[in-house]
Amino acid sequence: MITINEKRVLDRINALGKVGIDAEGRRIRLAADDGDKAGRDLVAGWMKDAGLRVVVDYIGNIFGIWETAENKKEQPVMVGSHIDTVINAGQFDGCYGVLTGLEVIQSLKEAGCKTTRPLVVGAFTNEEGVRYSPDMMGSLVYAGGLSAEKALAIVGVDGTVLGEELKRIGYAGTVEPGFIKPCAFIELHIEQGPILEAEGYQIGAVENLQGISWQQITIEGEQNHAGTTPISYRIDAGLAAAKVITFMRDRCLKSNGKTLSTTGCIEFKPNAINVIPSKAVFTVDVRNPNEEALQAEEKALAEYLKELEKTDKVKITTKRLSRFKPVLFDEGIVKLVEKYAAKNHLSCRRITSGAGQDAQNLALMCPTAMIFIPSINGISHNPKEFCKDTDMLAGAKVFMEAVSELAEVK
Ligand code: HGY
Ligand code: MN
Ligand code: MN
Repeated sequence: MITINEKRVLDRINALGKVGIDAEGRRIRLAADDGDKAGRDLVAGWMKDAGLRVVVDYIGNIFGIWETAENKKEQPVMVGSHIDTVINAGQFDGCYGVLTGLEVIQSLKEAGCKTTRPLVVGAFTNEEGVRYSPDMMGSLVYAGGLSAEKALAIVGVDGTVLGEELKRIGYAGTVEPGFIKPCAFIELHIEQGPILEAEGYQIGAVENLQGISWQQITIEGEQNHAGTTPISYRIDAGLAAAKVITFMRDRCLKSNGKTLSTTGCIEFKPNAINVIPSKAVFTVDVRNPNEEALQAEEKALAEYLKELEKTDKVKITTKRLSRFKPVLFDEGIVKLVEKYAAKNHLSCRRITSGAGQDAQNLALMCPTAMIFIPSINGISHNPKEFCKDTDMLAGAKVFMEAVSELAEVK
């Protein structure tokens, strides 16, 4: 079995981790911002150094393609993930999968291997969805779940338009998303949760992924004086927002750990210490591995908002930002992951992805699955996100063998 250049891939992960650091020392590479451009330029450069054909599609997804005259007519095997980040992010989320995917292809190519199928590594645009909703956008467009035209017109939280930003950073691509129809997709990723480490497993064979519901809620009350307005006179948008957040926490606590709800963004107007807020605008991210249960959570929230309009005399509107059903991955590829974990004497368990992933959209196109490695202390979306080199290299071994089998390395 061909081995990867371990130093090269670890150095590249660390090098990319140094890109997009802001004045406060936070790692931020939001979709199509300057940090993302710098990361894209670095990764596209490495793809070119590896001798891959680099293609960018209309939504800015970047592909490094290794095909030969003999195999170019065959459907390729695709690997990949994302290199955009959240705010004040870790350096492994997404990047580990893109760079190890590139490394596997580059190592096979350098070893002079022949493959029945071409190999492609993708870096998908806007997986995180922090600047532009929905999340997993590039792969959703790629898989046909959202038109490129609609996606490019999406206005971000900062008022910019995605298509214009992609043009500005030089990644308004030239080919139709979906231009390559892979026969299989496999994504290597960090777990981002505590399970593998806590239970002492080295590999996660990801068999499914939970459903995700994102919405923005706007509550309008009445601006008034903090010191002169008796409680009974108040129409307090801030209080109503707090009630929604605690309502959703109660739903989580009653769900036996299945439902997760997060309010990551909140803004009060006029946002002054001695003024009762007239407006609260906030997000609710609800997840559950079961579609019916997720719909029940959404229904319960909608009913609660109606009730709150009556009890608190506020006006409430909601805006759908993103919605993904739970996804089951391909049993055959999951078994491949388990096979090669066992062959490399690595402990492995099946696991659900709590995070949204590009793989969930590629699963709309072809047999797809994922490989997880442990996240130390289960921390992610945080600069403390950490993976051990030994774990990253173990994941890369399983990945190399699974990809080689799928691409039918001769
Ligand atoms: O939100 C998520 O689960 C992913 O990080 N985009
Ligand atoms: Mn990710
Ligand atoms: Mn993420």
